[in-house]
Amino acid sequence: MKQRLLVVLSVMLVGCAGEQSAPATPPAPQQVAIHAVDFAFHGPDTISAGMTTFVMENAGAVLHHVQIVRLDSAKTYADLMAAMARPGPPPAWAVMMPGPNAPDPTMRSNATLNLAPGNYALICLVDIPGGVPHVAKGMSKPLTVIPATAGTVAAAAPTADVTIDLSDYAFTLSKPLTVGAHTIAVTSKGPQPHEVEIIKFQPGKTMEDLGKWMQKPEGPPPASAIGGTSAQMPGTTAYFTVDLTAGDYALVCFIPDAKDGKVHIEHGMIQTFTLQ
Ligand SMILES: [Cu+2]
Repeated sequence: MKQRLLVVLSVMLVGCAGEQSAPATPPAPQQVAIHAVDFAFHGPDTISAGMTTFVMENAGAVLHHVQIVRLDSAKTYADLMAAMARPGPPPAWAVMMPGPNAPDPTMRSNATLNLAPGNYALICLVDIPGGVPHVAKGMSKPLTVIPATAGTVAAAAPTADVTIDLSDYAFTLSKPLTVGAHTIAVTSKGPQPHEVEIIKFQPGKTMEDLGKWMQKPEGPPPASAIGGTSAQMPGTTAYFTVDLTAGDYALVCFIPDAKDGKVHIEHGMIQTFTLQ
């Protein structure tokens, strides 16, 4: 009843404005396909601004993700590559924005966020195997976001059924995750940047097994990477969809700490859960 009333109202409003051709509901976010291989990204060079769903297909043999970097202060992709080649944290004009976090090889992950026009880069900060971030092996790509065509109806943000807030050093869920499909809204509360990665343990395996494997990746991994959203600065929200099956899981954050350089998981930023 309420929905019908809203539809009637919006039809009346559209009618008053004389824009008969305008759709009553905003369109779905634009989809951008990113093909990840060892060690490169393939995808469009230019996209329009607005709500955007990145879908990353991991066609490599190892884990990859997409870290979106917004280049402020008129900085360019070349400036970022030069800065990344120097030791130390990234410069303040390189603003971490969430992209699809790591899925296992042959799998896909996704992230939806609102992009303003500007210069961006896609980089992979995964450093398994060997401890060298893949961006240092050439896994990066420039992306230009141009203003949306005048008159286009802006896409709406996805409707989430669960929210996850990221903070130093915790994941706070609006309600427990369950078996099935979810649209999850991830908001960083800071003060540090954080990510969320969902991992699913092989039967009988634990975080300790995964820690050992990450140090020395030999044999089959004790957990599967499912996806999530990569690092984001405080105050931003991104969305991802996931279809969960029964098993043992953890939410983890591998971002290095601003104070001691240890990954956030070592500061307790891990939350395990079991789905039946
Ligand atoms: Cu973190």
